Amino acid sequence: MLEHIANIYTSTLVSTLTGWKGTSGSRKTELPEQEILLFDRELCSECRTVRQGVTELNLDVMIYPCPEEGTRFKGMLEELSGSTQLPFIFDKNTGKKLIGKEAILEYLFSEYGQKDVPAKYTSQTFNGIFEPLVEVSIETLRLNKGKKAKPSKEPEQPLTLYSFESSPFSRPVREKLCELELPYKLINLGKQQRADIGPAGMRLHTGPYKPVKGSKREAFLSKYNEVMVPFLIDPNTQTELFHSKKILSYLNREYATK
Ligand SMILES: N[C@@H](CCC(=O)N[C@@H](CS)C(=O)NCC(=O)O)C(=O)O
Repeated sequence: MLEHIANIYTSTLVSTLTGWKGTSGSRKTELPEQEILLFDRELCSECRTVRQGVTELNLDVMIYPCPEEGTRFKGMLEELSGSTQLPFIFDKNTGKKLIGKEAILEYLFSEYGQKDVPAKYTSQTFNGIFEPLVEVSIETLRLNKGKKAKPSKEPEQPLTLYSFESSPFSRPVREKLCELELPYKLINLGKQQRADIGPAGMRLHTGPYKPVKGSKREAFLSKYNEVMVPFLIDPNTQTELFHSKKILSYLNREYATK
């Protein structure tokens, strides 16, 4: 129990260190028809910046985790991109293939946000001076979780995770999915209005919680009676789970082989 509290506490510190970027999501409701594939590593600064942008644009992506020493998606990555550099995206809607956070964010904000990349993702002062320091602090706080591959069983079908990038409870789950090289559909439920702010059950509003009309949050609420992330769906075992601690135990039990 204490270990899990420390896990969430340090994850909250990481969200603070990264300025809570990747918390809010646009109110745009229509989603692209086809998948956007993102090859990434949870504990990687460039990949994190891309995921922050993806949350802000309210997009969903199919994640192929490529931790250090991981082999499961290396061949697929090399075949699609001609390189093993991360992050890499392949947008099936447009056929676009891009490597690196600058190119990816420029493309995603222009294609799906019809705007330039917000300054918070391109700040030279932050990138040049503070980013390396912040990254070392994050790696230390998170004890390098989400960086290196661990032995695991390969699932037949990808999993689904509801999350948003800065969510302190969701980060440990994404780290675990990455270490175990489990592919998953990442559905972002970023905060779209004031009423969405606050932990589940303690939102900063009075009266019944009403998500933005037509949003993914509204669809989630009508299906599950509450909006809370992380939420994991594993079609391989017909499992649906709330709560970070339960999800971590489930993933360890079901997929870790050492
Ligand atoms: N006990 C839950 C707590 C989850 C939780 O409070 N998650 C926050 C995000 S970090 C949430 O869902 N907030 C409500 C919202 O985003 O609408 C767990 O361990 O997963």
